[in-house]
Amino acid sequence: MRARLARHGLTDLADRLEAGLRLDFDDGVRLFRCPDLLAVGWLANRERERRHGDRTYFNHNLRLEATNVCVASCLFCAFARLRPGDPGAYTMSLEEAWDRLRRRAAEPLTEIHVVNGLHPDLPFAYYAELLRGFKRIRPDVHLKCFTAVEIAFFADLYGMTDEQVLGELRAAGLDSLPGGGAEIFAERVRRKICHDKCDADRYLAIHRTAHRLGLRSNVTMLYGHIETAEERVDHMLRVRALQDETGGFQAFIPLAFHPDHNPMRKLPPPSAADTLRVHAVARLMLDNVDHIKAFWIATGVEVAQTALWFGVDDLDGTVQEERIYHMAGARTPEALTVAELRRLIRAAGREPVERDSLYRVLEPAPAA
Ligand code: V47
Repeated sequence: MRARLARHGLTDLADRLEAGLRLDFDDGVRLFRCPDLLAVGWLANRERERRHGDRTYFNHNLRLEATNVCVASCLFCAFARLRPGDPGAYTMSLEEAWDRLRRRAAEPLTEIHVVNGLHPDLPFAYYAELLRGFKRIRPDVHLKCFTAVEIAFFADLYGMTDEQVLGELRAAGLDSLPGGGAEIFAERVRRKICHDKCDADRYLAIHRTAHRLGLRSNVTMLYGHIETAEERVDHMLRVRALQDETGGFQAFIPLAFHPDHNPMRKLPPPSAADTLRVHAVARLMLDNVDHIKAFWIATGVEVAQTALWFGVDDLDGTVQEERIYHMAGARTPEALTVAELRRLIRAAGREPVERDSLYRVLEPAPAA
């Protein structure tokens, strides 16, 4: 491998990684431009195995999108409907939302992940009560709910500060924030693909506040549309800088752009090679983030399995009832069982480890 790295001018970069030194902006761009995907993957895999060995984390989670009514006009989105009553628009009553959990009373799920549209008319009490109800039904369930974009929207709509919103939702049962809404932080891209939702600084400020209040969070990057290699690296470095301050991010999740049924449908989807490279570069640049997650719904199951050799150590979870990607053309299943997740991780040559939302390892259930 050394000869191969030398051929691509990556020896110095490999040596710095081996010495535990940080990569910089130019290194990131070089990794994106290097034609030898396997050389980049080998470096990322070395970091992955140094941290996690063969361990590959997943959890047993339920996805819930309580409303798709959304005042934002993100060009990549196939899920949102502008107004209540528009064709395909829906908003669950609290009872309907709670029923999604009640129906799964027999399942040992540990997390509910809630992401919604930015609904202009619902009262704040809807969201607080949504969380309270989930905890009444299942007091031990972890509530990973509302992206920073939703938190910013609530603050503006209800005349509260970001901190007040986070504080009140935490009091109602919020346990952590998911990473959605980050897209690409660069102003040039945001102006084009999601100009009317909170900007990068506010997104990061909300995560900073959440971390200060003791909430952990994830952070995502939507790739494979109009962004450049430089903008991808810039995105990762902004995450790394905040993580240096707070240490509150648990996982970085690259999200593969899906082009069906949205205004950017003329763009091709990212290739498997690009997907593997993005996850690998993330592993190498984000030396202070513990986990790189491949969201199998977005990457496809086979590419997610392969990514376990390109820096990835986490496959999200069972993800029942996902809509955002399926409305944008994802052909992946809507859910995997725990047994299927374990099998596909083993088939990729890795060791499955069920975790809770804070990456505490759960003992495997005794065989029936
Ligand atoms: O913010 C929307 C993305 C995100 C499309 O925190 C699209 O554990 C691709 O953030 N093509 C929501 N992406 C999903 C998300 C997420 C997923 C898995 C785990 C976690 C976590 C968070 O979905 C949005 C947006 O970036 N998205 N439409 C699309 N057409």
